[in-house]
Amino acid sequence: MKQKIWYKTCAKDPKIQLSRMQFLTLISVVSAASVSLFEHRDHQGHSQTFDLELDNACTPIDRSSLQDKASSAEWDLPERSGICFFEHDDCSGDMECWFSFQQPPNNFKDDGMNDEISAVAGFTY
Ligand SMILES: [Ca+2]
Repeated sequence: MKQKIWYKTCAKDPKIQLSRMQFLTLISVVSAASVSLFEHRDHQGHSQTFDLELDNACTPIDRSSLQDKASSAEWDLPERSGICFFEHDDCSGDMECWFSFQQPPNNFKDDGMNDEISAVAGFTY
């Protein structure tokens, strides 16, 4: 609430337009997540960490990295958000989703997606 009032006041002053831009940047940072994929179960082996916008956009996993090779994952997600993993790099095929309040998977084999994941998408709710 306090932030909203600050924003309204600042938006009227052209000198503070930059602050408005910074404010919008802050919003986009808040709706992003950091995701790590691991080659082996229990977060072992090679890993790949990337930032993910929580905007439902399909994000393919790099072919030269852990596409079709990930066996576990962990992440830093804001509250009321989640992440989905897909079998194919266009976000088709098998799909498994987790909410931010759930434990990240330490073995994709349990989810029937071991060495299969080719894309991810983040969401908020
Ligand atoms: Ca795949």
